[in-house]
Amino acid sequence: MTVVVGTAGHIDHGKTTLLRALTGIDADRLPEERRRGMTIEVGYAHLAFDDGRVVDFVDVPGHEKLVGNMLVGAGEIDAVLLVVAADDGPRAQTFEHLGLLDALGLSDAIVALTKIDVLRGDSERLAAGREALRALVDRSSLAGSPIVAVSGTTGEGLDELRQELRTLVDRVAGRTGSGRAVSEHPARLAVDRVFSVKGRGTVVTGSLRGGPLEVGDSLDVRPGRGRLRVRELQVHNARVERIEGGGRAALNVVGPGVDRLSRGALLTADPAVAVTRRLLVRLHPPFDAAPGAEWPPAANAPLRVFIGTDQADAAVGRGRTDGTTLDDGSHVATLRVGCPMAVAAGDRLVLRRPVPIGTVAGGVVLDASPPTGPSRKRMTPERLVALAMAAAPDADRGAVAAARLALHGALPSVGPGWLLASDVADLLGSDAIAIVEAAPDGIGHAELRGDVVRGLRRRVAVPIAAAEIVATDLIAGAIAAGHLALDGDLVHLPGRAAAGPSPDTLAAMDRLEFLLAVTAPPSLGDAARAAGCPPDGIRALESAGRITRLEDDLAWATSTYRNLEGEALRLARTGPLAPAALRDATGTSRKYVMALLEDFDRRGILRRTQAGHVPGPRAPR
Ligand SMILES: Nc1nc2c(ncn2[C@@H]2O[C@H](COP(=O)(O)OP(=O)(O)OP(=O)(O)O)[C@@H](O)[C@H]2O)c(=O)[nH]1
Ligand SMILES: [Mg+2]
Repeated sequence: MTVVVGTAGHIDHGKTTLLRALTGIDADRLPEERRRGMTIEVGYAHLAFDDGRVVDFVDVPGHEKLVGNMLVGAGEIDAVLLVVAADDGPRAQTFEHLGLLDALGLSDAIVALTKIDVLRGDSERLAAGREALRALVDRSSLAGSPIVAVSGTTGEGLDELRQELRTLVDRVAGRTGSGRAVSEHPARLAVDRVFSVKGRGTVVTGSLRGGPLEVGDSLDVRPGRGRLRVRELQVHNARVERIEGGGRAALNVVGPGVDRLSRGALLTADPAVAVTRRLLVRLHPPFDAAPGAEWPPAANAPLRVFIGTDQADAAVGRGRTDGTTLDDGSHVATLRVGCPMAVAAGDRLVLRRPVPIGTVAGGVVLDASPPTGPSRKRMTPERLVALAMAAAPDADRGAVAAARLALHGALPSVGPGWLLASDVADLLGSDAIAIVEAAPDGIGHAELRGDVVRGLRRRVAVPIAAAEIVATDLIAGAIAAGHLALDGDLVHLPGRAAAGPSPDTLAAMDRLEFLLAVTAPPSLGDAARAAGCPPDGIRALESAGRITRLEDDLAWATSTYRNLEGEALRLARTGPLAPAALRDATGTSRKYVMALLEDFDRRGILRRTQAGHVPGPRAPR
């Protein structure tokens, strides 16, 4: 099992040196880093224990100007190695990094009190340093982490550090079930480096979440629309066919748009990842927030959000429905981001302010695509709190789905179709009944469905095609439950038969029937218009059997249709009937004849053979 551990700590406190002593790998690989003796870019090293436990280290810079790079490294780690120089004690970036780790909610950590060789055995100073560090760390999410005294130069204390790393691997694995942060999810990799390799093309690196991933797999590029294929996989510079997930991975990828890949992109097969400019998040204040500091963060103030290896301008929404504060002081807020970000519920985030620079809040994504349009009205404090509580790590997983449904009112279901929140379903059901009650003659099914669709879309954001499916299901449900009744195409209240058509409609029906009583009738639409016959008049003619409809727009007066049927049968009895013979006998055209023959065939009046139509099994004697 592989666990990703990120370093953190003030500049020059010995992070990179300690990793070199532990792993033999120099994470400072850039010439400029080596020349200046400081980390600039995120670096990598790894330690494989004999027992199969593996630690992949992500080494970050401590420089105050490089906090952005620190967050690229810290965005996808499982655990932390906080490094503090024993001769210097906690300094500005010790506090700042600790604040960021706390914001990200990281809790599995080891604190390395390093450079103890410089103290030259001054045990009092060492004890005091330990004590101060204990007090600091215990105020943060890293509370209770072991503190190990080490030296990256002499190697003192490294055995104890290795032992603590083994324990740390087990702790992370125990928490996530398998050493992977999101093991039950499909593979996802937040890109932290992109480079070209001669002859092989583009290679990206990152910490592989979820999984597994195999050579040949395809991954979506988010944001964006690209889809890439994994041509080659590498772990610790060695080619592999498959990675279970967890740990650092290098992917040689091919496909359209591969040349536009950059840090911050997400490669994923996880449908739960949404590309969004609006997020619903739960924020908590920094662990070292100054007393009286503004909380929750001011609405609309310019901020910057960091998620995974990506970052963007951001602002907290200020609408009445945009947020609410929970009993524990955490705050549910809508976050608008300046450019589309790829996120999923559960992703950790840090909110920073540009001036004076600093961390404003940490948090977690509750909903990557919060309600839009009419559903925004549903964002009541109660529903927001319910979602925040359901998203807590120890809550049951079905609770999140239920809370999201209550918040949105309607959501696509996992299978085909849509789910409705029960309050929406109830309202729509009573709407439908009220609409039918208000129509004493009943109402056409299509018209009722249209009304229900409009009612639904006034209340919650549902695409029209989905709303039509929902409305059809809902009406069918009301009929099945006996709240409504269906008669032909007419919906009415149960126990009350639909009243007959009005006198005007009756007259128009007579006219329409007359217009269709010819062997080659006009289209039904044209005839109905000419007769002034409304749709329910057509339905009434049809259900009374006065007209026979073969296609949407093709119908005969039933008397004429019967005559045509009799003629066809008479001819077929004298020998196999060809379409042309029926056409000539009836004085129509091929269009009518084909529709008629097909209909007779379907009803078993005639039977189609190679030679032509002959009397069918249901032909009258
Ligand atoms: N004596 C002594 N010197 C150390 C020790 N660890 C690091 N140093 C020295 O401290 C300086 C900084 O070490 P780095 O490992 O580069 O520090 P860093 O924390 O990685 O620094 P940034 O990446 O720039 O934040 C170097 O000159 C190291 O040789 C140690 O345990 N003992
Ligand atoms: Mg360094």
